[in-house]
Amino acid sequence: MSYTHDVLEMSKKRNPAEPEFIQALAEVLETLDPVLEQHPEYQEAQILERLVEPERVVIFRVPWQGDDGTYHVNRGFRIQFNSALGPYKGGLRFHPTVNLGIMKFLAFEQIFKNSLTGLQIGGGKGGSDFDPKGKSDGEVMRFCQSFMTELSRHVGPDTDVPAGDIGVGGREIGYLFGQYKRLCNEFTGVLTGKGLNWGGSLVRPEATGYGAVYFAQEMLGGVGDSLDGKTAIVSGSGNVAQFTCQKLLQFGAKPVTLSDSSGYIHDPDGIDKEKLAWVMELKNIRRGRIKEYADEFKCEYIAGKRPWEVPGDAAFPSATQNEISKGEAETLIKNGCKVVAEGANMPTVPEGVDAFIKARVLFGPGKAANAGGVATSGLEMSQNAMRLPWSFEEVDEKLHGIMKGIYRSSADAAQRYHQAGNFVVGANIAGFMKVADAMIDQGLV
Ligand code: NDP
Ligand code: 2IT
Repeated sequence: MSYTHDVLEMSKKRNPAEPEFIQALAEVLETLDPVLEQHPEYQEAQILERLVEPERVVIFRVPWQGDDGTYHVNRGFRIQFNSALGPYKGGLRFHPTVNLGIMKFLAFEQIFKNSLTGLQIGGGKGGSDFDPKGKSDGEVMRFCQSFMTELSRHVGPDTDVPAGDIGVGGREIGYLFGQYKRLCNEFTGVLTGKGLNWGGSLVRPEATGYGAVYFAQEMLGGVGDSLDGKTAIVSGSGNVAQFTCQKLLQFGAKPVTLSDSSGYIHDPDGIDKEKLAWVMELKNIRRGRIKEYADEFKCEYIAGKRPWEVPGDAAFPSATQNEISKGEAETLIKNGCKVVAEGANMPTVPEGVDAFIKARVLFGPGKAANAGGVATSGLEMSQNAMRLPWSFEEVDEKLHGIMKGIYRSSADAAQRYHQAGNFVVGANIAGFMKVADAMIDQGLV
């Protein structure tokens, strides 16, 4: 049996109730055999055993009070998984499904994603099973203040720098930052995704969606094609989905779907600039449901389903993990989908990924395709450290360059290990080697 197999089996025994974490581990470990054969020094240093164990896990109580005076208790998490390349970096997710296994899968993915960006950032993730849906601004603020009251002991601009993820956007980052500042008496870049007039970076809100589209454009460019004129199927309707649509429109593509956890809309005429502005107001200000789009623009709303049954040339899963099943991947392939760029983290089940690769669909895995968000967070950290902001054009150009770099290093690594065109293998290998080498350099820690 191989080294990767042994470590995966050990991890399954050690983490019996964490299926998403095991899924993320398997997806990485299964691609590393050729590297480990060529580099026995990794096994000698027990790199995999060390890599699959977080450096630190913090779990804490988050008590808060509702508007009606009732008391509530949620669970808070911060996984500080790997600091070989820099301070822990990764988002915070507020969603009722959050649990230890989901936090660990996200933090594990983040190690390789952050490595691929070429920036000095380690891997982390955090969040809570708090559900911001239906809560007032005051309730969200009190929750965030309570959450940060504990988290503040564990983070810092050179230690661990959280950001947003599902359920955590500009509003939540603001409340979290305010509380950190009050507790620690320092105005530092402890969080990214901050407001523009208090240390945030231009392009950070746009970055994940823009980056996913840049990555898709690079994959298509590699085979002499482009997004121009393509019909795109997009899931989700939050931060990543919105800016994916915006960049798709700029590249001449036509997004025709958006979704939320209740269902999806299909607008065959395309979600144009004006309709997208309406969606942003609906989701970011009014915090309504995507069904209202169908009422407003007179198109189809399909309740309780995901958009993958709609024919299209390109797919941008931008909602959550495991949102493309094997059957849905097969439907996309049958309908002629040529390119998939994962804006979400691990949105495709392993059998779906296999189906895409087998059908030679250009498949950009999350840790490569959605790295634009954290990369721009890294750029926000640089600007905070310099206390000097860059222009929109400067940040966007850097983001574009980083996405091209991730495409290149993933494509090269895949080619080097005789799997040309397989960006899953390429991204895992390229991301892994930098972390493994840094761990060896830094001794047994
Ligand atoms: P948002 O909270 O802004 O939006 C999330 C969207 O996904 C909403 O439309 C939401 O619908 C939908 N969604 C969430 N959970 C589920 C679910 N269980 N089933 C169906 N739909 C669901 O989050 P983001 O746009 O920031 O994040 C989307 C994805 O992108 C996540 O996987 C995240 O990890 C990933 N990502 C985000 C980055 C960022 O910078 N924000 C960076 C890299 C990756 P509803 O409102 O009904 O819950
Ligand atoms: O999954 C992710 O990469 C994020 N949610 C963004 C993390 C960050 O630190 O910007």
